[in-house]
Amino acid sequence: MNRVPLEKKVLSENDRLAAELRARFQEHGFLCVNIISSPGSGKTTLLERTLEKLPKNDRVAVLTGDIQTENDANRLKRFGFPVKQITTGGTCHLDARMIERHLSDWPLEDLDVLFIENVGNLVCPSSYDLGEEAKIVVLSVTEGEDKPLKYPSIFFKSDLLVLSKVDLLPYVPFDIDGAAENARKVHPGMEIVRVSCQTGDGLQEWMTWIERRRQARKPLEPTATR
Ligand SMILES: Nc1nc2c(ncn2[C@@H]2O[C@H](COP(=O)(O)OP(=O)(O)OP(=O)(O)O)[C@@H](O)[C@H]2O)c(=O)[nH]1
Ligand SMILES: [Mg+2]
Repeated sequence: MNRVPLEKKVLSENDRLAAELRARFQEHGFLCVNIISSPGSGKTTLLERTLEKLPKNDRVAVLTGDIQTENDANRLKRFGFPVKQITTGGTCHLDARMIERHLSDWPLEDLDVLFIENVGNLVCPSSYDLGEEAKIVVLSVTEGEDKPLKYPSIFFKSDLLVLSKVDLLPYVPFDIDGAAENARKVHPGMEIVRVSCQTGDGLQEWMTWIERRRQARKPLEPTATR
């Protein structure tokens, strides 16, 4: 049995769709980020803290993926921004087709930032391009500092590592400097922020990172003619 060609075909179809999405996101000049982590590392909590800090009229939306339940969308809708749940029904990652389908009735010209929260999984989502500008990997301090070495693909492909739940550091044997060092072994120079959604530590640095990428994304103003 040879399974390789089929897998290749599925991935290349996904790449084709993701490229179309990326072109549309670029055309509208908005930032799309794809947030990936193991189940329970704090993706939705990070988004809750983020939405809570943004001005109510900010041009921000969220797609959140899970195998089952609308729980995360319900948590995020409380902040008044457009939010949709993608329920995969068993698939362990989001793919470009799911993103395209769930964006079909959203006016993309009204957006500056689209957050995509992927299905909790540190492996499969790293293989599926969603047309995002950046992947962001979240690793909580209860998961072990060796994870970047064990699951290198997602750490290699992500622009930012969010080390989450740092308020728990006094209670867990987690070497946070070792975790950062391991991430940078896999991805030299990787940007890292250390965040607690419980105490608020590091949230400003996270918001600044998003804002910097959002500003970099804006279409250039037409040069004034003299
Ligand atoms: N102590 C502490 N707990 C946190 C922090 N962030 C999240 N949690 C808790 O971690 C648990 C999981 O958080 P979620 O935000 O649901 O995690 P998730 O990554 O969205 O989970 P999935 O969507 O199921 O993959 C919840 O009980 C949160 O309250 C934090 O900074 N500190
Ligand atoms: Mg979640």
